[in-house]
Amino acid sequence: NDILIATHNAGKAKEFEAMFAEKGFRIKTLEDFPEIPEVEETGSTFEENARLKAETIAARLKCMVLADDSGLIVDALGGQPGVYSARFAGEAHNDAANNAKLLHELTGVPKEERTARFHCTLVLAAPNRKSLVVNGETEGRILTIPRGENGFGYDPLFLVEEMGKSMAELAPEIKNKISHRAKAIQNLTKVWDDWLED
Ligand code: ITT
Repeated sequence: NDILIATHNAGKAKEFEAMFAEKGFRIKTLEDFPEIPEVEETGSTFEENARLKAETIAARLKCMVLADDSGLIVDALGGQPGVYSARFAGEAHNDAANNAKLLHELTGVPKEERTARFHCTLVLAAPNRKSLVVNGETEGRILTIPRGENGFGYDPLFLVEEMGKSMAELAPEIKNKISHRAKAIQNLTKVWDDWLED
């Protein structure tokens, strides 16, 4: 009952660990396989990048692999940073710099135009198999001042309106019920029985 998640992102790993523990699965991540080289995310969509990560690692390790490609879609920025969310402020993948850049780009944009959504695409791959693809999204609004200490990435700037809290102000068990990643996992578990049996 182990699932290998093709990620180096500690924030994602923590959420997968908690959400899959409830279902009786333990997770491993790429941190457990330091010999595997980085998979370059050359795709232009979440699905392409999630496929690249899942299918490359599955072929290499000859086992079942789940990959997450996710990001923040901001309407006032024409959908940016999107698939470039991790690298918005540069290749360093620095959350603080990414958040600062997001605030800067939205300077002067009024509240009602700061709508955004988090997107998550999950791809489940295994050697010589057709991959399974699912998605999840959570709607929100970009704040002008960061709030909260939980989560990772853009969570302090993402207001979940129906909760009146930023994603980073939500307790992890709440984020793991309402997040884009939680919804994608729900969608995955709806369809993976047949796939796992084949
Ligand atoms: P891996 O490819 O190793 O999984 P990564 O961080 O490079 O890690 P992505 O290319 O999928 O992963 O980029 C996802 C970025 O989107 C992430 O670095 C955050 O900036 C943002 N993001 C995704 N999910 C998020 C969440 O739940 N909360 C806040 N930000 C999130």
